[in-house]
Amino acid sequence: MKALILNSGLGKRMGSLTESAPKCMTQISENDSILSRQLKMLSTLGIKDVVMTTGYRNKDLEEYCESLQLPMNYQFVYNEDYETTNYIYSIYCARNELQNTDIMLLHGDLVFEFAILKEIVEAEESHLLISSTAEIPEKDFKAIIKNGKIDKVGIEFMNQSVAVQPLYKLNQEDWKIWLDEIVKYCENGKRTCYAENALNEVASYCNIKPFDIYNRFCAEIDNVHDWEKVKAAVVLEEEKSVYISFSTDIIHSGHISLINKCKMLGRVVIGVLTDEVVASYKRFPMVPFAERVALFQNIKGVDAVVAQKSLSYKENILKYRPDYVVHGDDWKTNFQKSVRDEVIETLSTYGGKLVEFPYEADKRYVELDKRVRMESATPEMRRGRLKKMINLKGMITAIEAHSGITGLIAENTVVYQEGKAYQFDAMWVSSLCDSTAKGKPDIELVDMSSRFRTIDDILEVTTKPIIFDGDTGGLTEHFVYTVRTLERMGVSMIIIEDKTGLKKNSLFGTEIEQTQDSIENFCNKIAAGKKAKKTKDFMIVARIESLILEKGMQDAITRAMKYVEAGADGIMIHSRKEEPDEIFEFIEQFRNWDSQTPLVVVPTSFNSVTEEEFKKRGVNVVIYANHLTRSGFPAMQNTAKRILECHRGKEASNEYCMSIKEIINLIPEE
Ligand code: SPV
Ligand code: MG
Repeated sequence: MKALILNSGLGKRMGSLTESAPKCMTQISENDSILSRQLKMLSTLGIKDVVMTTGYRNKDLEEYCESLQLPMNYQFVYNEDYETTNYIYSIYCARNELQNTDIMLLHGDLVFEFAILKEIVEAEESHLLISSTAEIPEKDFKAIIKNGKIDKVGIEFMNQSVAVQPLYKLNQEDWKIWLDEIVKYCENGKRTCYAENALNEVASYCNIKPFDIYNRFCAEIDNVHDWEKVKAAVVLEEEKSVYISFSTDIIHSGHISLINKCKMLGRVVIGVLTDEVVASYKRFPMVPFAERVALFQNIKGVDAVVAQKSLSYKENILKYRPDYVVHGDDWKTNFQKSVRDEVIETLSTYGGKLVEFPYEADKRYVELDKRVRMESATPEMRRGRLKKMINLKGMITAIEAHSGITGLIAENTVVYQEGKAYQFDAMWVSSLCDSTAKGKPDIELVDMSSRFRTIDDILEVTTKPIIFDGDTGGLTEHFVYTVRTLERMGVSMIIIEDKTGLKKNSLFGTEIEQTQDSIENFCNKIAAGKKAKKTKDFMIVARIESLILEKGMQDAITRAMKYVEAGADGIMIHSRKEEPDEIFEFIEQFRNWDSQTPLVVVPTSFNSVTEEEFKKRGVNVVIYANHLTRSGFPAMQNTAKRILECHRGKEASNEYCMSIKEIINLIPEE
């Protein structure tokens, strides 16, 4: 699309203002002339090719345009008869530059709000600006509309007409019809009438729709009185505030271009999403909140940077009452649709507007984001993230993974509810599920090398932190090696349970004999592990089996205190009761004694408790310890049975199986 700006005229009615420069160069605000404002807006909307007809003081005008240093390609077309002809002839002179293209046609003395230009540029059909609410001007253009189309435009139509502002968006086909007629007119010597006289001859063959701006700001400057009015209106425009929010930690040209668009609408206020919000719906931000704020503060033209504490804009809209909220149009259909609806509703309470720009996925950014994700999977980065997340969110969730594919499910599953995104923060490499996947009982039979192999499979294809179920931790002499290996691999936490001898799964309870370790032995094991680890990030968590083994609350609490004193970085309390009472009681007593040390729960039995409830009571890690195993394997059993029953695969395939395409899509391609 090209812009055609008509700037040949003398501007006689402007008095001394146009003595030494064409009218379009008249200053209308501290920063802008009529023309510089128009050009900045066009360039912001991506219209870089400008055909400008010139006449009066053409060289001054050309020099002025270049001096603005905008990223535009100008084609200046001089109408040497500018004093005796009208702009119909200027367009005729420029006809060769105006072939085979959509056109934004605007008079050089027109000042308008940016949002109007944006909307008309984005409109699919040809349009002319009109105002159905403005007074019919005596001397200026009016239009007659017939069947929803522009039928006539001229200064003479006083009856049944609407006020017009000479700003057109013309699709190539409509423009060709009009331009051909302009050429005919001029070649027949009709050079002093309006270009609209030619349009009126052919309007019925065109499809130009009225674009009603009602009372929004758009005005021509014909004389000093107009000029004063426009200057006052521009001050108001420039004082409008624009709110836009960002979650990104990589600022690229797409963001800058969006901020520049915001600048055209007024003073820019940027809402930066807090780390917690970013981590909950995207990935853990590589650049922390305070630094992201500083990045935006240092972008030219950004007036203020504030924190946005949730994906919802409501709090900040009500606090800052922006005239505009800006966003890419992708959220019309993605998970943020309800956030968008809330924005529109909140803005409507005081007359604010939502302005959306076409969303452009920046390929380089996608690439960069991928690199950042990969980097965040390095052992150093991954290991430290669990502690950071616990500090950031207060409580995190983990789900069991026992293979590469279950790791990918833990990594990529996201659910969107009411404008919020939910995903697991970490993965639990369970002894029960790791053993089960290998067809073995959960009795520390699967040796550490094999357990490490499982971790490796998961590490290779994911980025989220890993919590390792270390069973009893084995012999203290062996445990120290396990700690070092896990730490080196990038695992964030090991949980060891205070049992000894042949360990069996806790969910058996006292049905089978299980021995709890002595406090002293277990404390020594913890202390040895703590001594062996090399980083502050890696956490050794002590799991208390007193409630499982029915040793009583007091035993559990005593052990918790001792284990913390021995250096445990967290306490896991386990129970196999469906009612959460004993868990709640433990949490309460423990929290009365220690408000800081992270608490971990595995609510396999007491599964009616919500995450919110756990958080409220002071739990920091909730582990869904076996759900992918418990759901996956029964589905496999059913499938196997169905094939045997039907002696073919069709039924099983229809009833239980994902399509091959779906399964392939679970695996991201590098
Ligand atoms: C596991 O997942 O292996 C656990 C948790 O240790 S539980 O099965 O509840 O004991
Ligand atoms: Mg286990």
